[in-house]
Amino acid sequence: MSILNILTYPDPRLNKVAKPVAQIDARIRTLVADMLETMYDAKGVGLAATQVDEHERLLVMDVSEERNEPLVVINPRVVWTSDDVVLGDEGCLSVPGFSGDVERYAEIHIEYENELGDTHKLEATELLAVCVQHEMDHLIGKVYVEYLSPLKRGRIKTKLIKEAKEALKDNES
Ligand code: GNR
Ligand code: NI
Repeated sequence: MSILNILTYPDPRLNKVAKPVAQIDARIRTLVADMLETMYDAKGVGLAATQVDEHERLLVMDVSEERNEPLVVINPRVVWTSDDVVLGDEGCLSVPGFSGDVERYAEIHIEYENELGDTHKLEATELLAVCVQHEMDHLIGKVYVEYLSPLKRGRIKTKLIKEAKEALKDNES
């Protein structure tokens, strides 16, 4: 197993649109295991393949307190969304050090395949509902900062670009 590099906003690769997983094979199962290890190591509640520069419709989540309830979601399809919406403060492993309010469906139902190719249905509420929507946005190339005001998004972008440049310099010397 390996810990994968997580892309940081505003990396343009975060805007790529993922393609469906064509076949759930050994390559996909290795990617799933590495994504789970990467998510737990980074202390995130979710991770989309896009964030590790793999552009296939695959995400992992674990919203449990004990961090022992991994969910593997391949080729998710939205089958129902609530009329109710909720506003919540979101963070993202690709936008380190920041958070912002985003409106999401309060409840969302999806169908998907797991790493064995079995079809499952998930009826998500609370943090899991928010997380599913956040991760599915990644798969269509969308980062939550796009929902923030241009002013706030601009400040985040400038700071993260500055930090990336400083990290490059530190690595040179
Ligand atoms: O770890 C994460 N926490 C989080 C908190 C509120 C709303 C969404 C999230 S997802 C995020 C991990 C991540 O970046 N997934 O793409
Ligand atoms: Ni994210």
